Amino acid sequence: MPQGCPWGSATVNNTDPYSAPPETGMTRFYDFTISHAVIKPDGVEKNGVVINGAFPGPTIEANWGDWIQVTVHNALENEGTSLHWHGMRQLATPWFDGVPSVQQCPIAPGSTFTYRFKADTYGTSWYHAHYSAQYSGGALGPLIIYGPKHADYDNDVGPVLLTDHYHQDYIKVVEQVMAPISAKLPPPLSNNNLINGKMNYPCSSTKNVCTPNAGVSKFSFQSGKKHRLRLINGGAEGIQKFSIDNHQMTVIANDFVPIQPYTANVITLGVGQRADVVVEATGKPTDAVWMRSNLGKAFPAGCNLVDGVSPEAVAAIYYEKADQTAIPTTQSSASPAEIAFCGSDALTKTTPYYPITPDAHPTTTKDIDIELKSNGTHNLWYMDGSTFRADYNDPVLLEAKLGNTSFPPTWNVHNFGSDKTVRLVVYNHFTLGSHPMHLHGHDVFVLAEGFGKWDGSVVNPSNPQRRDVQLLQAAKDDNTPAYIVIQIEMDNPGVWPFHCHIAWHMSGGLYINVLERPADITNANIPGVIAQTCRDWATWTGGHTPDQIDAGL
Ligand SMILES: [Cu+2]
Repeated sequence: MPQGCPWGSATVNNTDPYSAPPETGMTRFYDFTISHAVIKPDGVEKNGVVINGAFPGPTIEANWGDWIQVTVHNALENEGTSLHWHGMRQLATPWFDGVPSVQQCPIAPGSTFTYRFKADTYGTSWYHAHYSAQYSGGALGPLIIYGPKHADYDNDVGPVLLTDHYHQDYIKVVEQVMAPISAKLPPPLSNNNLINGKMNYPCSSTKNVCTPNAGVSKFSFQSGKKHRLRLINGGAEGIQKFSIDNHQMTVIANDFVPIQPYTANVITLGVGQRADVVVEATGKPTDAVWMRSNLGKAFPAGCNLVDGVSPEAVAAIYYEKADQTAIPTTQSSASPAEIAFCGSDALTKTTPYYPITPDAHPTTTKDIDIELKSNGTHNLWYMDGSTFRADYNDPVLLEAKLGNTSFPPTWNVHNFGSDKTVRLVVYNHFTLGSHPMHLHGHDVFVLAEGFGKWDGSVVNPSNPQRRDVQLLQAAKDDNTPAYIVIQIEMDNPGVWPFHCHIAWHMSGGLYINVLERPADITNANIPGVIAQTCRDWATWTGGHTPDQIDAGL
């Protein structure tokens, strides 16, 4: 895969990526079982959540225009689950986006659910569980969709999955996040950092059962050739800073959006973000070098909540004549200043390859403030004055299908009616951390970012950056918030989560639902299997009481 161009004559240049996708007539079938297992990706044993026994889960591959069909068996004893296909637009299948309380009920323990959706865009992404912070326990994997090329390269090296790593099981971490203020617990700190699920760890730093020298991931380069790497931040919290010793990278895509190539020394990825880079193997045939992904220093000197033992993941790159048993001895090409900067590359640098000019006069413009506030007992996240809490038993989409447009306040539903274009000015008032803001069902235009109050100016107004996760930096001080301005073409009727992708912030309610064109939802033919998830969930919860330890997503 791919063989030839099953998507026909479409190129990155000649085809609007948001028009109807091609039809290849092919379906890619996958069968996943989600279960608990003891895992030790860095040699340290912990209770994880695995797919088909493995962390990371299997890589899903398809061509642009294929259908992807994934049957999911929930073999967890006492938790619901679901899978979300990050960045897929789910055109005409908004019920298969995979978010409990939004488009379906959780898949009950012992139950099976089958997702089927079109590969309606192409590039690099990932899938992950969307029930509580379950994905941070390991229920995730790469999702690669092959499509037309706009940059030259020889070898597709495949996914390079970057995940911050915790030695406690995810429920323990969530319990720490959600502890009452009176418990005076610090925020959880990540313990390690992994590339494709591997890294070493100094066993003297843990009380868990630990095997030293677990090993790192290995990659192959051919001298003189160009290699495409598909970088994915599939972590829980940390901003990753990726670099390759003695090599420059050319960025060719951000998330699912091909861009005008530009060179970079360090790639910055917030949780959920991806970058496709092309690396020319300029070394000698005998070279062995490190690739690195660094979480840097802890706040406030750096960008993340790390314990400082092993924030830098490494993987070995061996050229064709290198001794593959040798450990590389190269030094990092990333400067301390590059590692310490908590924003993305400037919007002036990231220009979509297929240009689209957003509407300068959106139907609706709305300010949304993000704040961390006490509700009396707990510190929770508020968007537009309200903290989110999922109702697993009653998906918003099924209510919208019935014509219901009034919802409990804690569902945080923002009904944009039949609006054609929506502009959101999102302010972060929190001084101690950034938020990688993710919208489901869309790429968004990113019109501007900055500090203070947005002055209305737009970066590259004829063709601004588009992507599905944008980093919103920390506020400068109590009176100077950070902001991003995004714009959404309301061309995809459905209920779409808009949230921070930091698992612990989602646990604390940093989440809203965007209700898009509800009148069109009432006419949709939602498959009966969606309502069946709710009957199965009701049956299971009839005999078990799930402990909803956080906002639910
Ligand atoms: Cu956040």
